[in-house]
Amino acid sequence: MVQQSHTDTVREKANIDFPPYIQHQRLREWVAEMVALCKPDNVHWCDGSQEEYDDLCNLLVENGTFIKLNENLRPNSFLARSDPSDVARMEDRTFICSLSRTEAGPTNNWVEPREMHRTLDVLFDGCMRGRTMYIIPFSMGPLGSHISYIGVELSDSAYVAVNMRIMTRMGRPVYDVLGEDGPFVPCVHSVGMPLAPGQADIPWPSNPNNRYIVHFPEERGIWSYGSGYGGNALLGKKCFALRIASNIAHDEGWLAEHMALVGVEAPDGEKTYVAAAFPSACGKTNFAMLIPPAGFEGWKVTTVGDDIAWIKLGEDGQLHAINPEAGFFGVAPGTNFKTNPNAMETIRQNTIFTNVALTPEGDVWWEGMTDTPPANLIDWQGQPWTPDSGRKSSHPNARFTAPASQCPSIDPEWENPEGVPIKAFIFGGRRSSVAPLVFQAFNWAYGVYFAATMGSEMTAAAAGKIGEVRRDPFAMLPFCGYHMASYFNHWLQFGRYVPNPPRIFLVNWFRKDENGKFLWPGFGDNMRVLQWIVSRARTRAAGLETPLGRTPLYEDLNWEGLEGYTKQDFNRAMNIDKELWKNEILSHEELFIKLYDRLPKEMVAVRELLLSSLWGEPEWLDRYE
Ligand code: TSX
Ligand code: MN
Repeated sequence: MVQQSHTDTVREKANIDFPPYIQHQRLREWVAEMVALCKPDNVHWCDGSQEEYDDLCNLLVENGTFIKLNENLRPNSFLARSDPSDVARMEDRTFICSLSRTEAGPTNNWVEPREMHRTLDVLFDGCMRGRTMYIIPFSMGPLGSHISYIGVELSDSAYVAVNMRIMTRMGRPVYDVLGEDGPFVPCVHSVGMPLAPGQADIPWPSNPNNRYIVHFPEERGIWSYGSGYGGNALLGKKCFALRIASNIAHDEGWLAEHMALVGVEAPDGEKTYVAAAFPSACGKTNFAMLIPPAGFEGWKVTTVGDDIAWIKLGEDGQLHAINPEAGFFGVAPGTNFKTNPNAMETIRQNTIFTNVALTPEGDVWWEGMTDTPPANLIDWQGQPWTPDSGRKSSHPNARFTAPASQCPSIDPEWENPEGVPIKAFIFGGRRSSVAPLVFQAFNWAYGVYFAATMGSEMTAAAAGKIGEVRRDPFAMLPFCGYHMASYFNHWLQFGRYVPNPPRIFLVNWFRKDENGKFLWPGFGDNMRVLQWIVSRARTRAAGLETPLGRTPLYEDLNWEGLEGYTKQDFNRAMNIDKELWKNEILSHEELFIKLYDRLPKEMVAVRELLLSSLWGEPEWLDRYE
């Protein structure tokens, strides 16, 4: 018997009352098919209004999913506690179902698309029984921008609907942009827990035994089953804006990147935008909201985005970037008024907290929010907690969902449909040794090499051995929706058509001395490095030529306001050890062998040049002593 594929199956269609403003035939047919498949009890067309948001939040409070926080302490804000098994993205359950296995590449899980569709058709059959299907139209990027893209998520989770309203431009106006036949990415999501007639719901429905986050790159479709958390369920973010968009960007000749977008304003008003890629647990949101330290009077850092950038070559020959998101889905633990005052201000109101602790006053708390923990809390699992209980009160991956518009450092141009002009790319991992504080790659190909071989050391929170270096090319390892080596080649190819491409910089805020002490103060003091980056990107300011690239000498940075940090401290943070670097380059081989079948020849050529320049006794060796 011949198995039929998803696309040539004549699907059943439900009879639905469509709102009159939906004139898009393909959208109507797809919704009717999905309703027939998922069999929800109700269909709710989200309009994105404040009333709808408030109604859904009230419903979530009634269901026990949300706890309303104290209106005086945290206005219009809620706490959700997830199922203990549903607390993070699941990379081992994430699939890129391209037509060929080669196209997905060795760093993605792959299943043949028709086979995956058969699996999903069984899973989704009746999966929304007893529930409401929310139809969530959203724009990634400002409504109507030529860089923006539209998606429609069907989800049986009201938690998803309210989070999507914060994280994207969600609601009625999206249908106006879509018109009668505009393109959209269909996204189907279910928590995977249908309710039998009369069966009571639970606060966080999910399906621990059967989770799938599935992408069909050629169809530009997304299906997610069994999880209600974060990137698994808010399908506009990692699934669409990175995994599917990276495919679209590859085909159309632009970049969909895991990058923060930051504006740097000099005292004379000159504004420079940079895009920065850091793997998880490197403080990307903190960097995006950096406040310049003493000694930088008149300097300002503004936030365009903290997680994702879509970047296109403009008619003017410059790169223009937008933040496709409208909110921040940030890690709460570690966030406080010292590490990130702008984030703390952003989440004062209209915020959804997930998996943090609840105070007796009805406010939230998490590890690192204040120096001394409250005496009594309810932890993220709903249990009483005291400082000596030996557990964490919040899950390490606990989150806040907050509107970007509430951020004090939000850039005036953050919703400009033309985007902002990018002058520099910054890449940075977490390395306790080897990688210097900062250097500028000699050219685009060198920059691509260092971004491709970027590594981050495991911290206690992450899976894997502590201290082990995990390669995370371009901070895109979990988010590139096709072969990672083709992605390197796309970057090389893209750079060739930019008349004056942005300069590429590598940073490492996390280098330690032999006693385990950080060699760089980090946080606001990163402004000292950022200023050098901006000046080099604009005017070719001073720098020393090392085998890795151009570096600042102590005299090249502004040290005003940083007491007790010596030239010797800086030189230790900058030191390039020839022998350690030979081993480092040797270890890049492991990644290159993994990606061998499509690895661009430039990668091998740059590695050879690097090795050759690590030989001998040239001048740069003793400039950081
Ligand atoms: O976010 C961080 N940034 C970027 C800020 C703009 N973190 C936190 C990382 C976890 C998410 C950092 N941690 C940074 C950093 O630059 N640097 C460090 C390491 C560090 C930690 C504590 C100190 C210094 C450096 N404290 C003192 O020196 C007192
Ligand atoms: Mn991210």
